[in-house]
Amino acid sequence: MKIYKLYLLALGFGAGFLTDTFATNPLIMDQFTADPTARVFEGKIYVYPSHDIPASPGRGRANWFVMEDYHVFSSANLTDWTDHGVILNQTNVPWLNRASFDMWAPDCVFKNGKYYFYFPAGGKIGVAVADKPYGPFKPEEKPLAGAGGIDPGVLLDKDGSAYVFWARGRISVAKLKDNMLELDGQPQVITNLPTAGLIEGPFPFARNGIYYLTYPHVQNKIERLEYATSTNPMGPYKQAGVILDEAASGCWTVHQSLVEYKGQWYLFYHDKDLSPNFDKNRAIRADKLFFNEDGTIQKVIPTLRGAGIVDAKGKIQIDRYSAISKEGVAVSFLEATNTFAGWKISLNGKNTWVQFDRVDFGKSGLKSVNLRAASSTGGLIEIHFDKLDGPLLARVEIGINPEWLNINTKLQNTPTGVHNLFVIQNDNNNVDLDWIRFE
Ligand code: FUB
Repeated sequence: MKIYKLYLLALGFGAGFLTDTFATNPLIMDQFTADPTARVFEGKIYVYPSHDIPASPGRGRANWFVMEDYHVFSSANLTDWTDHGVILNQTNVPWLNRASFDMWAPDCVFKNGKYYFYFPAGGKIGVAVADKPYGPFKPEEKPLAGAGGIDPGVLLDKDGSAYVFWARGRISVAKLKDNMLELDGQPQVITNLPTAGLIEGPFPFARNGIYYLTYPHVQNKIERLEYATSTNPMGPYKQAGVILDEAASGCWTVHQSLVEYKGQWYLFYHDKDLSPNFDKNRAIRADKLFFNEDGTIQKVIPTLRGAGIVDAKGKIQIDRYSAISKEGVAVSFLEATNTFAGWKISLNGKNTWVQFDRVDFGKSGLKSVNLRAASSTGGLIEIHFDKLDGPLLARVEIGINPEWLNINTKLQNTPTGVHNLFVIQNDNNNVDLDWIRFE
């Protein structure tokens, strides 16, 4: 899986970089990202994550989170993401008199014609204001008086009132004044939440008259996502369940936002896909999320495949699979020292297979398939659609080519619309695949 950056337009701030198809998880493949807050602005999804960087001499603390700025990313389809660049750096915050490298989980909301970006730094919470969701954001001269801690999350209620939540050991909430820059009254600690185990990252939202407060909590050894509900923005809240279990990867933190876009709810969260050995360099992900009739949230099963639809004409990163055969399939990094280069998938032996869902062939007219493959044995690959034994798209002869090679083969079928793909190793050989693409 390779990354390509295309500089779109030299239109100045906000034009951004379009990154290559990230319908899959993780969403951003050219930098570490964490703590994603997703919002719908101007008909698109905007994601405001925090930005992990590796520590270096004079830049942050070794073996800890190091975060000096924020980027914002947008997408109209959850597949193509635009990086709008840095929207705020710690050096631009007037009240932050030291390089604290702790620009942790932020949030952004739209009210009164302005975008209000809330961010933690140096134990305080700041606000920066913009006319557009991608900035330029101007930080206020002073931090939010009366609030202090990390991970601000803002709830905009249907009557226009706003509430800011944050974490410092426990989760607190305060009403915001209409100017969004001052607290309107004393903060209150949210009661009835777990009292043992780290709790942080409040993300509040409302749906069908229910107020939801979601938060990461260490019930066992690492964080999982839990939630509580209320009939009032400031509580009392009642614990309601788990949204996401502890990460199989062992990533110590998780951090979330839930957003509805074009009739579908999504959970945005992070894991450590791009840094398996150091969980302070994280990578954001998104998966579909569903509610039950009674408003409870169904547990999300994290996927590599992610939520977006993939264009058949783009590079289909099948190592971000939907399913694989029980045996004989392995996923590994393409380059040991550069995880940003992505992954390959290895099919080892007869009838090993990988399934990749939701590939859009459009009106088709596609005539061939291009496989980026490497094999020291050679091998025969079959590509079917809809089912493992569904219609044959192509039978691809992979020669003995230990180095990566693009192999083009004529299609035997021309599907239209969206289909699931099945890529099957048809003989007793071993083949590595980087991506496939229809032409
Ligand atoms: O990203 C730094 C901190 O890790 C966040 O503020 C927490 O929510 C956790 O994700």
